[in-house]
Amino acid sequence: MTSDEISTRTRHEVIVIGAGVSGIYQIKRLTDLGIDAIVLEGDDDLGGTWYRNRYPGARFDSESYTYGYSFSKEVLAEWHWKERFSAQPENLRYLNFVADKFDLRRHMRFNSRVEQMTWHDDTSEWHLSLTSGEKYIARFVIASLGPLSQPTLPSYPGMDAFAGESFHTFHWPKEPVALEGQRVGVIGTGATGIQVISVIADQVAELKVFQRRPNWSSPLNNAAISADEMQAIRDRYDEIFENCKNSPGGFEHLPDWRGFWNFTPEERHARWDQLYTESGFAILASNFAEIFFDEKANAEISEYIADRIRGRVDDPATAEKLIPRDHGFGMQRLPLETRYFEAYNLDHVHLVDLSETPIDHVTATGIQTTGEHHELDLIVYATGFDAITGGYDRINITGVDGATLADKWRSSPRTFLGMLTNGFPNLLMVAGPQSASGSTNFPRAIETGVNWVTDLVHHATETGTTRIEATAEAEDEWVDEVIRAHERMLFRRSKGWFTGYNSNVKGHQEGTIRYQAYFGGAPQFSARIDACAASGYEGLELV
Ligand code: NA7
Repeated sequence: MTSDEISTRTRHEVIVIGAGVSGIYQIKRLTDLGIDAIVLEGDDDLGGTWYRNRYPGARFDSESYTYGYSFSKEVLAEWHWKERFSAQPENLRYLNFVADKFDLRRHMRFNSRVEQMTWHDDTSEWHLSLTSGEKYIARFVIASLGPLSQPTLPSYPGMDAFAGESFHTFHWPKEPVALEGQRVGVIGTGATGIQVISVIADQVAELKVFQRRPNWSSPLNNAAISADEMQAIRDRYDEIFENCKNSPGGFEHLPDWRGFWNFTPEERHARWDQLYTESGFAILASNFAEIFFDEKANAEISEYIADRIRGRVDDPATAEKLIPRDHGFGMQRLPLETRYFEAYNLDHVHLVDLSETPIDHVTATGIQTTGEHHELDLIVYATGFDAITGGYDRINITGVDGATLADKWRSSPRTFLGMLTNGFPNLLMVAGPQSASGSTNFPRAIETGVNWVTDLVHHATETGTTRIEATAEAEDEWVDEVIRAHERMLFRRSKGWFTGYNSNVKGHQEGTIRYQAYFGGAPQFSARIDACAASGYEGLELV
C-alpha cells in the first residue's frame, strides 16, 4: 500500500457509524454531494434491525408503504410491498435492493465495530478505534446507531448451564431453528415477545410464556397487497408522505380532535369498534387525543380493550392475567398482534405469571420459578433493549477536556434537537436521543434527521467550517422543551423504554425517568429543526 492509499483508507471527512435504515440513506446523501464518507458497521452485513431480528413474527408495525424510503421516485416506482405490514425477510431484501441500486456497499466497511472515539480539539477531528485494532480519523462522525440495537438479558443464576438452545430474539440464528415437537419458554411480553409467541404457538409441542407484566396490545390487521393495490399506493405516494409529515406520529393515522367528552360512551364505543378493525396503530393514533392526556378518557379506552381481551381468551383467569393493571392503554409502546390472545386458548400454551411465582434460577433442563420447575428444550429471551442511548454507551466516547459521553448521559441524555450534544463537537446524531424518531414512525423521522445533518455537513464543507458544537444554553433550552412535552403525557411515569426503564440495565430500573425522546410530535419537531437551519444554525457554534 502506498502512503496515499493508507491515508485515504484511514482518514475521511465523514464517518457514519451503522449501516441500518438510517446509515444507508445517510451514506447515499453524503456521497451524492461528493463528500468523502464511509460507513463503519460492526455486523457482517447491512440492515441493522432488519439484519438482526430474524425471529418468527418479526415485522413492521408501520404500514410498509409509510416505512420505506421516500427519497427516490425510482425505488417507489419499482418496489412492490407484498404485505401491508411487511415481515423481516422482505424488509431485509428491500434494504439490500436500495443499497445495491445505488451501489452503496462500496462505501461500507463491515465487521468494523467502533469501540472508542476521542475528540482532538487541536485538529478538530475524531480519532476512532475499532475492536480489530484499525484506526480511522474523521472531521465529522455521524452516529446512526439504531435506537434498539443493544439487546439486554436478565441475570438469572444458571442461565449458562441450560443444556438446550437459548438466545435473545435479536440473536435468533440465521439457520432454521427446530420448533416442531419442542418445549419452548419465552421470557418477555413486549412487542417482540407478543410477535414471536403468536407465530410459534402453533408450531411447538408446548409453549410456556413467562410474563412479568402484561402489555396492552391490539390487532395489527395485516393483509396482502395485490399488484393493483400497490399501483394505487404508488399513485398516492406524494399524498401518503405529506400526510405522514403532518401527523404527530408520522403515520397516515390522524388524531381525533373532535373532543372525547363531546360524544356519549355509546358513540365512543362505536368508534372504537371501527378502529379495532383498522390497521396498525389506528386505534391509538386515530383515537380521541384525550386518551394521552386525560386519565378518565384513558381509563375508558383501557376498559374497552380489556373487554376485548376477555372476549378473545377462553379462560377468564388467564384473560385477567393478560390485562395490564399498572398502566393504561397506549402508555407504553403499544405492541400490535395477530391472534396473540387466541394463542392462550391452545391446550399446549401456558401463561406463567411471574408476579405470582418469580423465576428463581435457570437449570440445565428448564426454568425454576418459586412455584415449580418448567422443563424446556429452548429458551427465548424477548427481554428488550438498552434503548436509544445503549448504542452510544457501548462506545467509549471522549469529548472536549476528556469528558465522556457515558458520564454526561448517566442519569438522562442531554442534546440539542437530538442532533448534537455540548462538549462533543462534530458528533452528529441521526435519530439521536431527544429527537422525534423514537416516538414516531421511525423511517420518516430518519429521513428528516439525515437531511438536516447532511445539510449541516454540506454547509460546513462549503464554508470551511471545521468545528460545530451545540452551545450549553441551547442544549438546556431543548432539554427543557423535551421535559415539558414529556410531562404533558400520561405515560410520563410508565415503565417502558419510552421513559428509559429497563430492569436489566444498571441505573435504568424502576423509578428513574430518562428523557429519551421528544414527544411534541413530528410536525413540531420538523418545524423546530428547520427554523434552526433557517436562522443560520442558531444554537450552534460554527468555527
Ligand atoms: P420491551 O418492550 O422492552 O419488552 C421486554 C419484555 O421483557 C417486557 O415484557 C419485560 O417485562 C420483559 N423482561 C425484561 N427483563 C425481564 C426479566 N428479567 N424477567 C422477566 N421478564 C423480563 O422489548 P421488546 O423487544 O419487546 O420491544 C422493543 C421494541 O422493539 C418495541 O417497542 C418495538 O419498537 C420494537 P417488564 O415489563 O420489564 O416487567
